[in-house]
Amino acid sequence: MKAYAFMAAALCAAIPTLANAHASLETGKAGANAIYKAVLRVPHGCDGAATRTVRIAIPEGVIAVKPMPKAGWQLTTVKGDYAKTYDYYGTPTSSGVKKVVWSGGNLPDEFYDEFVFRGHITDFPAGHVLAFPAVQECDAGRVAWVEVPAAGQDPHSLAHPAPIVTIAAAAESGHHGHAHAGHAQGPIEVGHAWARASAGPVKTGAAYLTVTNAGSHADRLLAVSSSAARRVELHTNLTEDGVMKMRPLEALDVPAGESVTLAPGGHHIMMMGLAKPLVEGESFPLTLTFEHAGTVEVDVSIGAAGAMDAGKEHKHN
Ligand SMILES: [Cu+2]
Repeated sequence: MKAYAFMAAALCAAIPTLANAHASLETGKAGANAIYKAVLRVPHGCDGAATRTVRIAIPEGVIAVKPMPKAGWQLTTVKGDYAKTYDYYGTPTSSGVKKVVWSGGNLPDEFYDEFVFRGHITDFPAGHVLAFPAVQECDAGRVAWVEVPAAGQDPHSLAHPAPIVTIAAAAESGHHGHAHAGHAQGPIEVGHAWARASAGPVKTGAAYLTVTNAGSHADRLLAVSSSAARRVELHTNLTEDGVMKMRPLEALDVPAGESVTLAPGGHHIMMMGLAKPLVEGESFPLTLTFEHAGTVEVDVSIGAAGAMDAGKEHKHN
């Protein structure tokens, strides 16, 4: 009896690490009246069995959902009517994707993968929690991440919590308009802003991000500035005679309804004359000026020196 109790205690001690292995959304905070890019992280299979199907349900109030296809997986959606009609940038919208299913894949238990979709979060108050119940179906068995904490209940006490997103207050949602009144309702959304930590006492760095234009008019990113560097420029990488070179980019087109991603090896935001080296875990502000949407401020998260490294050495004079 005593030995059993001891084992149970040892098992409990192991739970904090297991808790990190829940299926969850990469970005746990989102702004109301804004585009949200959901990255569902699937950290393991079902008791050792490989995952074959991943399903996620879209809560009411998250509209215009578009999932990202994934190599090796069949992508299907279940559409239906919303509980009410939403105003989506001037278009009354009363139905759309309510479930996304990636099936026919093979994600072994020892591997990790991500499943991506984007949607528009409608008008919710700060602090509101949106649950996205998700199910993994495996060769043998399934795991249902569908538990939602009751009022006052600690979400950490749940064995299989549903992935959640908490609506952020306007000031902490990571972006807000300045010159352009009512920017929060605007169609331009800047997300996943990141940079690599400086590898040494260098004066240059690069920042990357994704710009999504949910509107029906094309826009252009014209300028970038930051208090973290003396000069900030839009750059692109191109290969000339087999040599990769960087060139300043006059402007970055963001077509209506599309996303443009700045990433290592391609377009990037060049930071010259860094005030101080970029330190992992810290962040810095970046101001983007768009032709139509005006200015958008984002916080750039600094990852490890090799974070998400595409393997391309970034040289600049
Ligand atoms: Cu550059």
